[in-house]
Amino acid sequence: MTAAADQIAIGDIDGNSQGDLIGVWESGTWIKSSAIGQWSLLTRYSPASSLAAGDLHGNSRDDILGSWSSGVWSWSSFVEDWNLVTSYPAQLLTTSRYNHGTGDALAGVWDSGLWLWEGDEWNLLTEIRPSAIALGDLTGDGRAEVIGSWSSGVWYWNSSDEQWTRITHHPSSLLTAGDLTGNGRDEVAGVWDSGIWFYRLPEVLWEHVTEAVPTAVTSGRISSDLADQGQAYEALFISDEIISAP
Ligand SMILES: [Ca+2]
Ligand SMILES: [Ca+2]
Ligand SMILES: [Ca+2]
Repeated sequence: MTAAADQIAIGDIDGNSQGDLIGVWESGTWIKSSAIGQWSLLTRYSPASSLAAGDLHGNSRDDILGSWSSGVWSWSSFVEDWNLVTSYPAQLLTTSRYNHGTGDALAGVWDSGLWLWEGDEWNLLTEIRPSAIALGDLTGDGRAEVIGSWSSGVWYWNSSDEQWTRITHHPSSLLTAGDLTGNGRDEVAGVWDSGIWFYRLPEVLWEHVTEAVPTAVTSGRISSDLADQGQAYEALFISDEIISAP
């Protein structure tokens, strides 16, 4: 089976300091533990409509976040249990390790708009709902920017001055953010008809990565190999090429 995942995310769920890959297929939500190296089924419950992973509680263990018709739930491998985050189903969810509170920043899209959680309060950024979102520290100050795609293009919200900046007029179908260059600040990567491009600051430069147009994209570090080679960068994962269905 080589079906592409509907959604993918990376987080250190088993707590060994290496990212684990999480994927959603028709068959349910699966996790590939970095410690065991094999896929296991997390839940056979109907596929999550959105997926993310992050350390919501500041305990250095990432939680899996998914949205179903009953609302947004988080799963912790630490307590091995599900928790209801909110009974409002989210259309999109994303996390970032950068924040100014306890735990990772979380952003989501609900019927009411685009919301950001920074560990202490929810902040409504706009009632106009984006079709794709990502969170990453583009400015290098340790706080995550919120990136979104609308019909007018891709914009990011600077968490320090709370201003919106448009980085392209072309709407992206999927977004992710991660430190793809290893310079300590995150880049935005997006998917367009021409493939995947990423945007780097402070150069204000777009770079073409591949002509592949994946169904899911995420970024992160799933092994210590890169660090062992003295590389600090994160890798880009696209469903079509990196993961096949378990
Ligand atoms: Ca792990
Ligand atoms: Ca920032
Ligand atoms: Ca970077």
